[in-house]
Amino acid sequence: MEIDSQRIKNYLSTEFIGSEIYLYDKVGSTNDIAKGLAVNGCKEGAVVIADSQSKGRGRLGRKWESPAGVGIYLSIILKPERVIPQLTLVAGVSVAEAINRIADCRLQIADFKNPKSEIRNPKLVCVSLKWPNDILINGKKAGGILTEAISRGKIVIVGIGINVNNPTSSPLLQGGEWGGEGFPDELKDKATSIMIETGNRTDRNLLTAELLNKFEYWYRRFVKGGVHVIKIIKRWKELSDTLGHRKVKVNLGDKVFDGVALDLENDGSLLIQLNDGSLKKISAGEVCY
Ligand code: BT5
Repeated sequence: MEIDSQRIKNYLSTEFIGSEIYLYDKVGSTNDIAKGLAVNGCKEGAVVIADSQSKGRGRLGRKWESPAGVGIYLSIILKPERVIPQLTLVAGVSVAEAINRIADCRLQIADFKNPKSEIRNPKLVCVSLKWPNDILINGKKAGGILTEAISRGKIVIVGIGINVNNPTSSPLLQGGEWGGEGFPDELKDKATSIMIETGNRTDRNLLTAELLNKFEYWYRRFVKGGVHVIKIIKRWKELSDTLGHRKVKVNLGDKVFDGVALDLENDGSLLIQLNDGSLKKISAGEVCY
């Protein structure tokens, strides 16, 4: 089914996230469109959604594969009063909870409107979060978050990509170039989609709406600070794939640290015990395991 802003709105129960939806067939990057809208005065909570991206990107300029008709690529415009480094974690929790609730379950609309009805799909074995910005299903990457701040942190764009109905493989175009809805060869072992893991298609409109519902729920609590921040950190830990004394390698620029992931701090950084026994707090970087 096509992405349709009216259908998304029908499922929304938010007050400001998604109050304006800018829907595009194809863009370079939704984060760039969102930045343009934000500096031109568009409201907090406006959301840019595209069916495909030609220049979808991850962190450090890496590419985000964004084929048409199968994924969710969206950017939320926020104007927080203070810089909130943990926004990527807020988004991660929201994505994981939305996938858990919506993916492949034959949820009736009446159930959907009842926030207490958590119908988990038994086939969707495990949605989890990898620090700092990956969404994993059954241990493979099914989504990612790219949070970017502009105007000295007054505007924050939270970009979210989710592989929803991508099939396992797609034909190579003439010349050997990848050209379909599946994953290019170099990603086949580490990327997945909701459909690959469940065997069924998910309605992208419903999942988008639920993601925005969850995001508003957590974001509102988060900006209040204090105990609310601790709650989201706790929720992230429950959904985490990274913690639990897992052996990790952390790449920080040209340095690599080996150790075990001990904990997530309240400021969103990762606490690692290095092999020599010392503790290291990491606020940004790349974790491999
Ligand atoms: C991310 O970066 O995971 C953040 C991705 C954010 C994408 C959204 S889509 C809407 C918004 N507009 C944008 O332009 N971006 C955001 P990072 O942690 O750097 O991971 C990037 C790496 O993930 C790549 O180098 C690949 O190895 C892998 N990758 C690329 N496309 C993928 C895909 N569709 N599914 C799984 N892995 C992918």
